[in-house]
Parts: sequence; structure tokens; C-alpha cells
Amino acid sequence: MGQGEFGLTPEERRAYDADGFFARERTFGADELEALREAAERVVAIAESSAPTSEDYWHDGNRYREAAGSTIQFEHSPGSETVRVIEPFHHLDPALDRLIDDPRLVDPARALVGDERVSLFTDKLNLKRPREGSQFRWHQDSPYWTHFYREVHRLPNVMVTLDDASEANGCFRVIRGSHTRGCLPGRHDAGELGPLFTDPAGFDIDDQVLIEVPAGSTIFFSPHTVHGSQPNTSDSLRRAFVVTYQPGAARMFKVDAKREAGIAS
Ligand SMILES: O=C(O)CCC(=O)C(=O)O
Repeated sequence: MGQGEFGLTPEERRAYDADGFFARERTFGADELEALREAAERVVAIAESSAPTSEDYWHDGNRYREAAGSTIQFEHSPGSETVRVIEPFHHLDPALDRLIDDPRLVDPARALVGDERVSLFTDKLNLKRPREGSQFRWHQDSPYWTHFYREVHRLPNVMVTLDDASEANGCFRVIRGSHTRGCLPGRHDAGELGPLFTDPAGFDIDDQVLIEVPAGSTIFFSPHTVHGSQPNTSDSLRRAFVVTYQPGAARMFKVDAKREAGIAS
């Protein structure tokens, strides 16, 4: 299989296999980054202004909405109208649709799934607004996806950071090596969605790594890697895209359509 210009280095392959993640700093330059940030905010504006396609609904006290072909999560403080997550986002802006085909995401994804042909599985825009952005509790993506996709380990994620990420603004965190034991037990003491969050007895918190990287970086991580992040207690934004690929041409997670990536149109 050809590597492509942005394929994995041997050290990145080792890190992904042994640690369950690796990061590339400043993958996107300043002008590209500004364009991505503007596109992200356009998508938020669409999500905020689109008519819901059904009643809002709640899980564990947190509000969700279906609108504009996406699932929108709102911030957790009672009554907040602040958008926290939009999944998927790529269909809401042409610049973000193009991002799905960017070789800086697709070449590593091809190597990680072991297939020349890859397609989009799902894509999220995660927004942590200053002083309001809430935590993402420790979890793996695999227990959530395993009912939908048989070879769940072949769904690598890439996070694209839109702002400098620090401990204060709630940078992404991973548990090094936690991907090696498949789907870990979920929590039974943490509400309706508790089973989707990883039981702390299943990993060692001392293995956590804070990924403090500059804006425009890419972080590749396994769907089995335990990950999460803390609230944004700073005055800075912390926004990121998370794009998940799958081998071959298969339907997306939340949309009944195929979206091949990195093919000439
Ligand atoms: O954005 C973050 O800090 C966490 C992301 C995450 O856990 C997810 O999207 O599954």
C-alpha cells in the first residue's frame, strides 16, 4: 500500500500501536487555520438558527437537538443556549467538506485502517467556550460504535485543534496504552449514559497524558483509547474538529450515505 505524502513515520506507527495516539504539531498554517475557524463559526450559526426537526431531548440532564442534519448538544449549565457539540458538521460548509479529503488527514487514516480506500465514519465539532466549556468524561469511542461497526478498532480518529490547547482551556487528554485491552467496562453509577463512560477501575489515571498543542495541530488516536478533557476555566476558546475514518466505502455512522475521502472528484 502506498504511503502518500503524509503517511506515518515509523515512530508514529510505533506510538499509535504502543500508546494509542500520536500528535503532529502545526499541521495547518495560520491562513488555513483562520479559514477553518471561520468555517467552524459559520457552522455554529447554522446549527443555532436552523429549525429543530423534532422536540429537544435530554440525557442525564443535558439537552440535545436534531437540526440541520446534525445532532446538537448544548452546554451543561441549566438553561444554557451555548452549542457544545455538532455531529456531523462536514455537510454544513464547503470548506469543511473539503477538510474531510485533506491528505494530511486522509494519508495517515489510510495507513491506520490499512486500506487505500477510506470513507468518513463520523465527524464532530467540539466547542469549549471560555469559562463555560464543560468536561468530556473519560470514555472510549469503541463501546459506542461497536454495535454499529464490526471491526471497531479500524475507526481511527483525528482531532484538528482550532485553538492553542492548554490545561487551563481544557486540552484533550488520553490514557497512554489504554487501547490495548479492547472495550473496557462502563460505569454503573453515572446515570443513563454511564455505561458509555469508562469505569475508572479499568485504567490507571497516572497514565494520563495532557496533549497541550498549538492551534492547527492534528492528534490521531485509536477508538479504544480512553480519552476525555476537563472544563475550560480560562478566558480562551478551545475548539476542535474530530474526524473518524473507516476502511473502504461504507455508510456513515449517523447518515445513511457513503462519503469516500481523498478521491479526485
Ligand atoms: O474535545 C474533547 O476534549 C474530547 C473529545 C471527545 O472525547 C470526543 O469527541 O469523543
